[in-house]
Amino acid sequence: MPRFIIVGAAQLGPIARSDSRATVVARLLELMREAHSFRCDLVAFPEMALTTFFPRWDLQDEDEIDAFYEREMPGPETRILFEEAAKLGIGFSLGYAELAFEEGRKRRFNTSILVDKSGAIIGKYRKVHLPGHADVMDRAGQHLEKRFFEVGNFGFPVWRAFNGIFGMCICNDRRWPETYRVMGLQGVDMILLGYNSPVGLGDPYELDALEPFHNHLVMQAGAYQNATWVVGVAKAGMEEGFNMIGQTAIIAPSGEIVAQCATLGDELVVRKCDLDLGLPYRRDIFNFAAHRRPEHYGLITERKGAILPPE
Ligand code: CDT
Repeated sequence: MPRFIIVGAAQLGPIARSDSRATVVARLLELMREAHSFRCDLVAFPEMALTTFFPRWDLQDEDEIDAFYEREMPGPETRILFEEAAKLGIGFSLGYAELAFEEGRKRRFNTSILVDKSGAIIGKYRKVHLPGHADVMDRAGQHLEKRFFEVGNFGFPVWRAFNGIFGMCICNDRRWPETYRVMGLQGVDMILLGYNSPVGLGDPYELDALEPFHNHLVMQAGAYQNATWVVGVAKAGMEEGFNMIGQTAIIAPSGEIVAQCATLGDELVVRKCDLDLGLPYRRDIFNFAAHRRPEHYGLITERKGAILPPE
């Protein structure tokens, strides 16, 4: 039986620090309703879709920091998203900053959830690859994710949902082949992936100039090498003085981009996806059981970092 899903990638334009949750949730609802009007089964939102990308600031005050996190999901301001999803019969994925109380302490994670058509949370992922640094650096822009989040503790799980196998990852995760491969080994059909990727933080100009290329390069390679759909959804545009790339894209298991946003604002792109499109790859060129040879790859777990040339 054919396995089709209509998926919407709901890019967000900038979110200001002063924007209330209610304002942002209203934008999400509008995109969700638009996705429903295109008969989407599922709509994917970006990383940290409820607030501005606050790890750009050297925040010190605990209450001020906490205000960017969700203590419960759904919470008072987000419940309406779940209710609307259930009413319309549409699933969604949503990234947000999570404040958890676990192991007797306060913990902070960069999180994404998968919600089914009845408005029930069926999956939660916590970002593993946290880029940037914990301390302020002498550069034009900061990226303090290592201060504001712990490394995710769920691995890269997949879930049976929407007639297929679904996984999630978040932003910087997309640059690491392991992310896709761990889910690929579990037979993932579609990976939902939100990102906030700023340029102009003080990297060499060449890196900034190549950022749009690298963005699509990693997602297209991850899709192709693991015979999976990848839905990459940006928070885009000029946010609090920082330029965030857009390029929200739906990528087929062939590695081809089959839908892409054209703006840096709130924008939905939709695609009907055949979840079996990866099968010819899985049966032949990327038949893992037949061709992967991890036992011959050497002791890759022994050394954590790359060997760098002397300073
Ligand atoms: N949000 C996120 O992970 N962004 C990173 C930017 C890193 S710049 C220090 C990314 O990989 O896009």
